[in-house]
Amino acid sequence: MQTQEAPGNDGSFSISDLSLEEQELLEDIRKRKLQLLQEIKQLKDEIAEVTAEMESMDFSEDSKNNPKTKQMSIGRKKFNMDPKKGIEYLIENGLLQNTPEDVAQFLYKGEGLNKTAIGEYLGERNDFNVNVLKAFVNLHEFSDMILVQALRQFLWSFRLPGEAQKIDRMMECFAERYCELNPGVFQTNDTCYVLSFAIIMLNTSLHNPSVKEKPSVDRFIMMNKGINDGGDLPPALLTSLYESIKKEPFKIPEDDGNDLMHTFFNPDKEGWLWKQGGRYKSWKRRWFILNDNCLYYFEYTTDKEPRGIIPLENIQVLDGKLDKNRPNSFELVSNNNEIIKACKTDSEGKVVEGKHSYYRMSAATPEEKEEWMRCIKASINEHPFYDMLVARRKKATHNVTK
Ligand code: 4IP
Repeated sequence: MQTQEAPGNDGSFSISDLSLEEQELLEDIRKRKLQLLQEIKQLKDEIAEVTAEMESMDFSEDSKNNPKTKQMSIGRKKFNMDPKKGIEYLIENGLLQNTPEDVAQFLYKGEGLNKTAIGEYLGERNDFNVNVLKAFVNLHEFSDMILVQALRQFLWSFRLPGEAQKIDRMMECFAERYCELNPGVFQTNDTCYVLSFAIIMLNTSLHNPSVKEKPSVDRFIMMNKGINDGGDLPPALLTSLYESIKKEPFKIPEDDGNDLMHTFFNPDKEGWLWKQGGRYKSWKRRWFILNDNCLYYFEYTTDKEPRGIIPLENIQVLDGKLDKNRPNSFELVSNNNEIIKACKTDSEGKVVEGKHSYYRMSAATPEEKEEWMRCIKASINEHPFYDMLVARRKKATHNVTK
């Protein structure tokens, strides 16, 4: 047996003090230790990865549980159900400042908001909402945009409500903002307002399949005669507006499936009718166009100037008396038994007032007659907004009608 030398007095020993067997054993232990250290490092790395993952999970849970985020989401839902209550809730919970500017920003961003609800809120009449509407419109940037582009942007940011007064206020704000950012394009804000509606109606005429006769660019130019404070707008401008709408219809938010532009605006109608004279009761075949709450009649379809214009104000449509010579007839009569307000071109080409106490018209078929009566009635009764539009049109063309 091998004798072992005693360790030094301090208790230390060197490898050489160990037997060969002991040295091998020590080497094994070292290796094992290194291996364990490596394994521990590996485990530590895995734990760090899992912890990070868990932390990130905690974070998203946290944000879900964050009371402000939760309240914002509740506020949006409330707004979509009842816009006024939604805004009140968000203000009460400090998520919106009680200023028209802050509320307008929120609506303009529109995140998670229903566009009908935005329209409803912007259309309210009280001072605060009216100021929100102004601030909202002021967030739109219309500089150097042609009117169609500005309208596209505006009408996409919310859904125009159905009530006349609301539409009027909104379009007035729009026209004001557009004219402010594009000085010199229109003589007055009313011109911009009236033309905006002419464009919206053109959109319906060109893209609604129920409108069979599509208006030409010349017709569109003619319909907008005199609206620039009595003067005409440059044909090049009207042509570019027409082309833009023809190429690309308006995109209107349709979140309740009820397309305002198609239901609110009457389909225009065009066609041949026979018309009886005022003082002399001769019958003339005339090309009639129903547009913008007015009936226009022309001698030829290609005429640029109408022979006469009948604004559909204070008028009723009645079934015509049975007349063997003039079947399918109907009449426009004044509500107050007065001469119907209208203008016409006389034999010398001068614009004069009409002399009709009633207009009698006759269509080619009973169906045509029904259709004309329906469209004219719709134009008269469908929406009080027409009265406003007609009034504004009068303002915009005042030099012509004076
Ligand atoms: C004319 O009869 C035409 O019928 C006119 O129609 C009509 O004007 C005249 O009415 C009527 O007298 P004659 O052509 O036989 O003279 P149009 O202008 O379509 O040619 P209206 O007012 O219907 O346009 P009075 O009211 O102007 O007499």
